[in-house]
Amino acid sequence: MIKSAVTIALVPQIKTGPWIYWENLEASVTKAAQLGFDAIEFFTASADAVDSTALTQLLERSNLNLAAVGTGAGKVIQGLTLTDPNPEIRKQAVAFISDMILFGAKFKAPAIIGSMQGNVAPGGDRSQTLEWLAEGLTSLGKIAESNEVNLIYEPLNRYETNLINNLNDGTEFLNSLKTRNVKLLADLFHMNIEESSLPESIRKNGVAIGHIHLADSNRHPMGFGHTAVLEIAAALKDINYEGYLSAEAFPWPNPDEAAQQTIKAFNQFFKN
Ligand SMILES: [Mn+2]
Repeated sequence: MIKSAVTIALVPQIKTGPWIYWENLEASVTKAAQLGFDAIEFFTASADAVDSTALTQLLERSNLNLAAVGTGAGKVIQGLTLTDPNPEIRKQAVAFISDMILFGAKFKAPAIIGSMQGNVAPGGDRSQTLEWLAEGLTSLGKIAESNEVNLIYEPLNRYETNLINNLNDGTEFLNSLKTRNVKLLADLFHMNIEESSLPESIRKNGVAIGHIHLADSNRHPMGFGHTAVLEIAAALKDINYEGYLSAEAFPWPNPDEAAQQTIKAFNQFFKN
């Protein structure tokens, strides 16, 4: 069964980003539960930003799960990536994500590596950079495995990374790793920019997909853009996808209406 999730950002420095709810964790969780979401996905400044006992109680009270934890704050606040030419920075990036993996694992939630993958630096060596990424993902994938969660790797569109931009390249890269515990994140907004066909790419890479970010073509909530949602729903059915569709969309026109539109689209097209 496909499950619904909604994003909550608890990091003021990413205020312009595509997250539905902002800052007030308890109020946001209550709203998500009232609308009937299955889970929340959240973005914190670090692994110790939220008390895990308090979060457990809050989620239990609301009958919600934690779908995933984002790691982007490691890049935005601390400037850490897995592909920085400085080995000390790469080491700190691995430590930051490792802590996030351990936090998420308390809730059986995977950590997501998006912007922390970094870029080939100007004048840098692409194959060396991809080797650093492989090293980081392999060691973190093993940490995740020993904590019984997946690690999620997200191909981003070309304006956000020059490393890996589509699902085919993502699958090929993950297959080259010495761990089978890293899964792909299919972000429908990035895919709208990079893929020739969203449903074909979903079918072709279905085995590797471990998480999905739900947004329309313009990063607004699903239904507020021109993505062919029926074709995507059919492709997810074909691959028997049973993970989360997590709304990573702008809070447009405001968080409450964005959340309402998201759950409406989820119930209409994806609930099975
Ligand atoms: Mn995403």
